[in-house]
Amino acid sequence: MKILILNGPNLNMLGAREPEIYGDQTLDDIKGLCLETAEKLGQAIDFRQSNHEGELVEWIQGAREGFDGLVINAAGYTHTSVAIHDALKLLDIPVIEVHLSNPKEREEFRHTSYVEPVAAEVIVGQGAKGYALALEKLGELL
Ligand code: DHK
Repeated sequence: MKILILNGPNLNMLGAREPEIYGDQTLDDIKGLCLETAEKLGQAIDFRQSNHEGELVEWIQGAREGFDGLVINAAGYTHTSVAIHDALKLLDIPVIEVHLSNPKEREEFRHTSYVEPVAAEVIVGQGAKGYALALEKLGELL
């Protein structure tokens, strides 16, 4: 089972970025947690981050081949990107939306998600653990 894990803009700054909201774990720590969880579940993961919307769109398009599931924290693009929404609609593999914080409990501009309508499951407010829960959910679905 091969899972693509995508991270959007500013998530490369985790650890330094508003730790009271996002926690003090770095993206590398989260990658480590994902690798550990995936190994237990017998999954192979490909963990990526980009600050560029077009690169994320291309990676989503590429997931049509060779991947069985997708975990995505589109970060700020969650609330703005019709392009990411459209790319996700191309997929016939399950998509799990993850956020470290709970955007719906934050500023109003974070209340809309363009990922949610195409997600099989949405996991929010669980910090880094949300990524492990997303892999477990994919394990159940697949
Ligand atoms: C991460 C971001 O960068 C924000 O733009 C989102 C999300 C929330 C998170 O909680 O992981 O609004």
